[in-house]
Amino acid sequence: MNEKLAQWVKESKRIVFFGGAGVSTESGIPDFRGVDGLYRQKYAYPPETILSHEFFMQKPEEFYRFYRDKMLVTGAKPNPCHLKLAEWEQRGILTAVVTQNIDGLHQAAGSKTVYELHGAVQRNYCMRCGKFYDMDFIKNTEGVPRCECGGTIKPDVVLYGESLDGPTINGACEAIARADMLIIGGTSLNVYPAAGFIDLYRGNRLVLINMSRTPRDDRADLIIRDPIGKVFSELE
Ligand code: CNA
Repeated sequence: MNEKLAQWVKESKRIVFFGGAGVSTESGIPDFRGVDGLYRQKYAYPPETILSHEFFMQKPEEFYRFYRDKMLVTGAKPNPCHLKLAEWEQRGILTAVVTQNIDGLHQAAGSKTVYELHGAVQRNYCMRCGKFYDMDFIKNTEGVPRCECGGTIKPDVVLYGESLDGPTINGACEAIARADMLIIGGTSLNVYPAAGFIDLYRGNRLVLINMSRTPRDDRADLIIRDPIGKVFSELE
């Protein structure tokens, strides 16, 4: 167990967790840039091309093939990191989870205040009439899912080239600015503007739990290079 981390958790009252795809790899969902990440696999187009607004509009069929195969992982369950964060919120020592993930596993673990910067695969909407559809609907259709009005259904996830939701940004930034401890985990801190939000933290308990180096390692007060689920399973 990391004693310093355990001590800081005991002393903190407004912890904020900022995470990314690495939080869910131990739940069986591949990340983008890790050792087994999607960016190291071969597709007809690079993932950042497929997951862009332009590609979705031009080749929705191709987009959905990749999306159903790689992003709609079935049966994934929260791991000790998701579960411990939910427990801390209930105990009143964690104010928010800010996530770049779109898998909904923090809510599945019981977290209430979750700022999903990049949306969620659980929500989908018709681009013509706005009607909402759940994830099972997308899973149970083939090709490009269509609304009853005939419009194309789009996942409520932020694709490259799209902007983030204003109220979600505000909530996330406010929580980070007020935090007495910021734990960043499972993120390469490569995707902007999300990665820039951590600069709003002004305290001296910035913990970075990531398997590989990040461009912001210099800013951290404590760096831990172990699997994040394992780290959280050892904390109270
Ligand atoms: P990323 O760029 O793939 O980085 C993940 C980081 O986590 C890497 O630096 C890894 O070394 C590290 N890592 C992997 N597994 C672990 C582990 N068990 N413990 C500690 N560290 C680990 O992912 P980011 O989140 O930084 O990039 C942002 C993108 C990825 C967002 O737009 C997400 O929507 C998108 N994404 C989300 C999911 C998901 O929802 N689960 C999956 C894949 C990609």
